[in-house]
Amino acid sequence: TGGGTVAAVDLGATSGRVMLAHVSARELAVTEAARFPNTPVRTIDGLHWDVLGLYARTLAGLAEAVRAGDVASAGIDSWAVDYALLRGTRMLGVPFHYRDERTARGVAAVHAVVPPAELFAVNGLQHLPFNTVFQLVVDRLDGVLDAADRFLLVPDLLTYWLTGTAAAERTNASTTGLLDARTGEWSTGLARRLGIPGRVLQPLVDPGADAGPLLPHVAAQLGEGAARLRVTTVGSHDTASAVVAVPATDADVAYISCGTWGLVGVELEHPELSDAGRAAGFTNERGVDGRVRYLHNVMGLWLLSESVRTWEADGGEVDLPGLVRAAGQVADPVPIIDVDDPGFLPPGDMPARITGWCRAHGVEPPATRAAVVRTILASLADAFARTVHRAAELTGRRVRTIHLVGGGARNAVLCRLTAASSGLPVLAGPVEATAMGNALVQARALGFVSGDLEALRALVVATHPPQEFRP
Ligand code: LFR
Repeated sequence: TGGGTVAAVDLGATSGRVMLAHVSARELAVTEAARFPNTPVRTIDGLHWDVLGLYARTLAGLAEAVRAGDVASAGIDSWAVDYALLRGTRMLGVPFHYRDERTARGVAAVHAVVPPAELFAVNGLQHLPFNTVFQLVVDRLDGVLDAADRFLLVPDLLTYWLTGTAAAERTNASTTGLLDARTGEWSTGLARRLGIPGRVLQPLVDPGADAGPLLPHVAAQLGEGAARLRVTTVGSHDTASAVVAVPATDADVAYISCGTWGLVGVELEHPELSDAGRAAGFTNERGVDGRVRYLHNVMGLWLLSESVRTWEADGGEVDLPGLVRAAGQVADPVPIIDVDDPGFLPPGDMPARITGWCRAHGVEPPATRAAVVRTILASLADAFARTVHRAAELTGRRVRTIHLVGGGARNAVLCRLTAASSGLPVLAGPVEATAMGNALVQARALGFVSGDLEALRALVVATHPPQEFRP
């Protein structure tokens, strides 16, 4: 076939983009139709996502995409776990940001009923205080869940606003903590024990499913070319889409999907629910085509973006590429911090927190901005390397190569340090793996390409060969 064009909407914690992808058996050409910042808003009750703004910018980006090409389909992915409550068509309140501190109450309330080990035995997830299940229990305690007849994760919400079809896409649903890791179905038993009414759990759908045509008022807003546009369900958890586009040619690989977070692990056929894995903080998230993403959340470039935000608030522009280059040249040893320390999770003055962490652990804090950046990158590389080796140990998988995809692949210092810390070659890129994985799943559903994940990955290798960093 001649292939065709799809639009991939990829919403990240700091920015969103609408990418146009032309896909055929030999081609994967991705261009940017629109890019926009994602700026959380703090109000009296806490930290929220501006979902209306994100939706408006997604619409404007799709209009741009439709003007630029003959777009057959659009698919939406975003970060995981966060959601809107709805009653009928009406959204109840503004969705919270997973970095809002309110989740602590939810963790305590859930663990009082279902202890951590029991929770893991059902959902197979790394304990992250913001997993949806903890947030929903806060809503229940606050009396808000009573009024809701469903919750929709962010990509499902936008798909609903575009098409009027409400569903729970399975890869993202696996991050809620309410999906059974073995069956891939909602654990209604767990929900019941936690006082979460079964009605709020929407029917599950898999990546590749048709989500329908645009609602008439949406099509009218997007203009002429939108008439035949449909929405296709993709791996709506951004990490699931990124893993689809890991340019791996064999099975002996680990991946790092590095943006705001560093998601580090391997792909499995079945969940790995051992206690050792739970203790090591590994998660079993659902991938596209029923694969399992066995990985650990490492804090990621959040440490760097929050540092830059702090320095900018101090006054003046920050030349990040320049700082990263300078960090690459720092010759004196820098402290290695525990990037996974929960103290680094909430927004705030990251350089001050890094200094505080060093003082508390009796090590000399980094003294210059370049040294702070070096500390962050070397500490991330150290965590990435340890996590890759741990994943290999826990699964009995041989890992000979590390694939690093996402925005972090642009950071040569991070790639070099990761290769050095792990003793393994790092293959960096593509930077836009998430948009590519999103687009590939749509293209396959529409018949522009065919085959299993290995075939889709072979297309990525052929069109976007990664850059190698030797240990
Ligand atoms: C990455 C990501 C991670 C998830 C975190 C919070 O963008 O989706 O996979 O743990 O954001 O949702």
